[in-house]
Amino acid sequence: MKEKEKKMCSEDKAVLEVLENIDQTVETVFDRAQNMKCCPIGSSVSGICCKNCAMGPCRIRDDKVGLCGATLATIAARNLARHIAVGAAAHSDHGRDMAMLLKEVAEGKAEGLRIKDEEKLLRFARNLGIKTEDREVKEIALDAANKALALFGQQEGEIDFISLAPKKRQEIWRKNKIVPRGIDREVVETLHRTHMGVDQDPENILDHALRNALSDGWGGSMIGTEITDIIFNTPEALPAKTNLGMLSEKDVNLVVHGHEPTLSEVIADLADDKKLVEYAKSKGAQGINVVGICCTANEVLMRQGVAPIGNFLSQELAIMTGSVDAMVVDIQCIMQSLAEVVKKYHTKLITSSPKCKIPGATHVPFEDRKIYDTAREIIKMAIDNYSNRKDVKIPNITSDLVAGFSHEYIRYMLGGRFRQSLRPLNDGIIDGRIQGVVAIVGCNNARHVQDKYHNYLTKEFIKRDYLVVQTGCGAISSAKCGMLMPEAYELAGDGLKSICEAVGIPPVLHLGSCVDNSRILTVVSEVLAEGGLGEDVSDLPAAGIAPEWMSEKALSIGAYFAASGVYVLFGGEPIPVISSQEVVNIMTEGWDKKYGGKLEYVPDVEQILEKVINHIQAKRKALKIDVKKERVLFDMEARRELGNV
Ligand code: SF4
Ligand code: MSK
Repeated sequence: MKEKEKKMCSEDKAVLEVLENIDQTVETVFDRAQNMKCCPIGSSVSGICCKNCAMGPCRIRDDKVGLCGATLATIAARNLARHIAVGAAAHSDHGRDMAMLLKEVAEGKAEGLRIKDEEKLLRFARNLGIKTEDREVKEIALDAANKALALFGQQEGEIDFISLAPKKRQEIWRKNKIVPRGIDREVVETLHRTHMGVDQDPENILDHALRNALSDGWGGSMIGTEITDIIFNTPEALPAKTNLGMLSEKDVNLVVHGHEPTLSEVIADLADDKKLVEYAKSKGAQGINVVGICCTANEVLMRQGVAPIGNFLSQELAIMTGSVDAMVVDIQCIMQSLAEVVKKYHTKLITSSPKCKIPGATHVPFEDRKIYDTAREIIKMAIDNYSNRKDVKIPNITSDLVAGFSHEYIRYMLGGRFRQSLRPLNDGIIDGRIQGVVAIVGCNNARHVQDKYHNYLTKEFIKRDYLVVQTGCGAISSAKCGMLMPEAYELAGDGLKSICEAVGIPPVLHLGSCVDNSRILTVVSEVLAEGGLGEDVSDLPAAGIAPEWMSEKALSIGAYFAASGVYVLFGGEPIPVISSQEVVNIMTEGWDKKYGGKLEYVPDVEQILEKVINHIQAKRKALKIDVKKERVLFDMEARRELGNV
C-alpha cells in the first residue's frame, strides 16, 4: 500500500505505525477495501437487489419491478426490515444469554458468580412486576430471570420495559400499533412479512420493522445491560488507558474481543491470580496483561478498567504487532480474516461461543457452569504461547481516559450519593450552558478513514456546548484521542466547560458497549421525568449519529431511537434504501409525523453537523429555552442551594 493510501486508512497513529511496519504480504481489511469496490446494486446507490425467491435475484432500478411485480420501494423496505431483524436478533440473543446466566447464578449453578448489585436487581425485578418485599435475593433473581426469559417468547400484550418510556411516547406507540408483544415474535414476524408475496406496503413493512427494533432497545438490549450490571456491577467512573501501546513487551498479552461480558469479566478477574502469574513467570513473562477490542473491551473497561486497545478496525492490527499471545473471541464483529492473519504470526486465535466458530481457530467451549475453569484454560494457552513470539513491534502510543458512566452513575455524579438527580443536567440544558445532547455511536467502516468522522463531529459538538454521549467503537475513537479525559473540557465551549469543571467530568461520556445504547433510552426517560424539557422524547434538544456505521445492529439501534422520537443521522456508507425516494420519504417526513423521530442518511459530515444543530435549536425554540440566560457557574454553592448536596 502506498504512503498516501495508508493515511487514508485511519486517523489512529498506532494503526498507521503498525501498517508501516508490517510485512507487505500480509493483507488487512484496509487493503481489501482498496482492492474491492462495493457492488453498486448491492449498496443500493443505483438500484436494489432482491433475492427473496428463486425467480430472482431481481436487480431493480427506477420504475422497473421484480418478476413478481415487487417495486423498488417494497424491496428496499423489505431489505431494511431484514437488516433490522438481524441486528435486533443479535442484541436480543445476547440479552437472552445474560438472562440464562442470571438464572444459573440464582440457582447457584454458575461457578464463582454471584449477584453483585442487589439494589439494581430489586429495581429490575420490580420493573418486571415481581414482588421483592420480604424475599431472599436468590428467589427474586430466579423469578426475574424467568420473567425476562419469558419476554422472548411472549405472544401477546406488551413487553414490560415499555412502561419505563415517557407516558406520551407509550401512547404514540399504542396508537400506531407498534408496541412489541414479545422479543422473538417481532423478529420472526419480520422474516415472515418479508417472505416473497407477504407484506408489500413499504410503510406497513417499516412500521413493523420499528416494532422489531423497539423489541431490541426496550427489550433484548435493556435486559442485556441490566443483567450485566446486576451480575458484574453497575459501572462507576474509573480511569484507564487505551490504544495498541497498552500491549506489553514483557507480559503475556491476552486480547478479549467480541461482545459478551461473561467470560471476559472472569478472564480479567483472573489476570492477577497468584498461581497463573507464577505460571506466566515460569515461562519468562512478568505477568498477565488482559486487554480488549470492540465491545467486549467496553464491557471490561466499564467495570474493571481493562484497556481497550482498539475498536473494530484495529482487530487485525493488534495481532500484527507480534505481541498478542492469544485472542479470545466470543460473538459479533469478529472478522474471519483473523484466522488468516494468525497464520503469519504466533497468536493463538480462540473461539469460545457455540454460536461462533471460525475455521482455523481453536475452539474452547465456554459453559457458564465451569466458567473459571474455561478462563484458566484460555489464560494458560496464552502463557504457553508467550515464548513463541518472534518480531515484536508495539507502537508506543497510549491515551488516558475515564469511562464508566452508567445512568446510575450520571445521577450520582450530578446529585451526590443521597440526592441522586439529573436536575443539574436539565438546568444546564434549560439555561443554555448545555445546548443539547448528541449521541455519537456505532462502528468503524473500512470504506472511510477510521475514527475520522467520530472525532471530527465530537470535537465540533463539544466546542459548541453540546454534551456528547457515546457507546461502542465510537467511544473508543474518542478515547484514543484523549477526549474522554476531564481535561478535554479545554476543548469545550464555555458553558459545557463550566459544568465539566464543576462536576469533574469529561465533555464526552462513555456509556458502554453497543448493547448499552439502552442506557441512553433510560437517561432520556429520566431527563423527561425530571421536568422542564417537555413531555416526550421528541421534545428534547437531542439527536443521535452513527457516522461510521457498518453493522446490522447499528440499523436496529438507529431504528429504535427513531421510533423513540429521536432524530437519527447515519453517515459514511448509505443506508440500504436510498435508491427509493419513496422509502426515504417514509423514514424522514413519514416517521417524523407519526413518531416525532426520523432516520436519515446524510453523506456529508458538515451537513450532519448543520442538520443536528438546526434540529436541536428548533427544539430549544419550541421549549422556549432558546433565549440566552445569564451564565451561572455550577459550583458547590449552587448545588447546595439546589439541595443536591
Ligand atoms: Fe424477484 Fe420478487 Fe423473487 Fe424478489 S421476491 S427475487 S423481486 S421475484
Ligand atoms: S463492536 S457493532 S463495530 S460499535 Fe459493538 Fe463496534 Fe459496531 Fe461492532
